[in-house]
Amino acid sequence: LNPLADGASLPEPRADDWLHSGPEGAPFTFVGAPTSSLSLSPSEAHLTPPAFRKALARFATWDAEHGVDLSGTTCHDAGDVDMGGDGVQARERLEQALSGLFSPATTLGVCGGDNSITYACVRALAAGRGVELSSGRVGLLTLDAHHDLRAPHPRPSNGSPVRELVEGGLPGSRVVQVGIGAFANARSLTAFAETAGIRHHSAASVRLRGMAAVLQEALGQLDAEWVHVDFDIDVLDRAFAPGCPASVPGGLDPAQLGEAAFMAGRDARVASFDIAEVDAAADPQGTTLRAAVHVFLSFCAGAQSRESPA
Ligand SMILES: [Mn+2]
Repeated sequence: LNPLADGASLPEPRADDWLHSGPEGAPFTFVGAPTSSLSLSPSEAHLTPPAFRKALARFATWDAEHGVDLSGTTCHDAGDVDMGGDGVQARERLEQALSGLFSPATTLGVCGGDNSITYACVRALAAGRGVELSSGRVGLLTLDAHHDLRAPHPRPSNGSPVRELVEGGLPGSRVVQVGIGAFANARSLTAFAETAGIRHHSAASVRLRGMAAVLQEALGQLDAEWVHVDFDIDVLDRAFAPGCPASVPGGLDPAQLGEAAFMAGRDARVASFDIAEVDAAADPQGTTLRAAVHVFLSFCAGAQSRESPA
């Protein structure tokens, strides 16, 4: 019997119930950002937040690998932000909504939607802590096959959030990227990263050194008081992420990404994270969604096992 199979019932407690187990201000806050209007490739990523909530029903709250049970804490589901209409305006609404949700008492998880949401997340983190992006006090860790350093012209896109943040004042030294893939970026964008002082680690480096070593180095390179983590699920190999329009061969596997999520969660500076680029309409087996849920739960398990609460 496969207890995760459709139709079978998991023993309680289940992760879908846990998602809305707490009131506003609970240790974890979940919010959906259903948008795909700024995606460069055709995507229905706006369908993903409700599908993500549903996919949680396939998971228990018990992380047997790390000995952490999420049922020992609570999460508030703040619902979905209205991302309708013009994509740039929707992103501004998202930034405002997130700014209101940020508080030192909760760790915020944002479920996209395409990767354009990361721009709003990082700006909202800075606003929520009352500092400028340029202060150097806010940092960004990306798990992504791509640099996301495309020019935001004629319009911002899911390929431009890191470029926009850096051009908006975030020092390149406060950005670290893990999982950069081969044949996934223009050479000029890697050059842009290096000129801007953005540190990056390839997917090959993760394979050779192991995720624990790479992520420990990446977190150590982030000299910031508060960190946002962008989990672009296209950092996974295309075999594991068929529902991400830009996933490529040679990417990470779900165990590596889960380990990164646990380690990032355990870092008390990490105040928020996003899960981006999953198109639930292009994921008939639910492979990509379940990988994304695994990232979410692994992050929360890591955060729950912090030595001192953030
Ligand atoms: Mn991306």
